Amino acid sequence: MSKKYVLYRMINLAIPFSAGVFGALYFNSNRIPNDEHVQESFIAPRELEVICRDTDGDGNPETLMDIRGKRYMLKDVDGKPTLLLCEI
Ligand SMILES: [Ca+2]
Repeated sequence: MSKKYVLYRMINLAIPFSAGVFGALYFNSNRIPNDEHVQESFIAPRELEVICRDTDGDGNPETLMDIRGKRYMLKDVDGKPTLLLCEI
């Protein structure tokens, strides 16, 4: 078996494998939808940005949301998801 043939076979296997991995990651990723119009009084998903960052430096990241230029902490308060405005 020539080196050229082995390289050819490796490329032929690598391309579909890579496409499968990237496709699975793309379709299974936790993405915010890009819808333009939502029901009145609801915030369009395109106006949201979800951030996970350790803002207080304690080594544990917090979940934050940017909505229309303001940053909020997304916290669990007594079992209810709650947005609290960041005063940073
Ligand atoms: Ca933290």
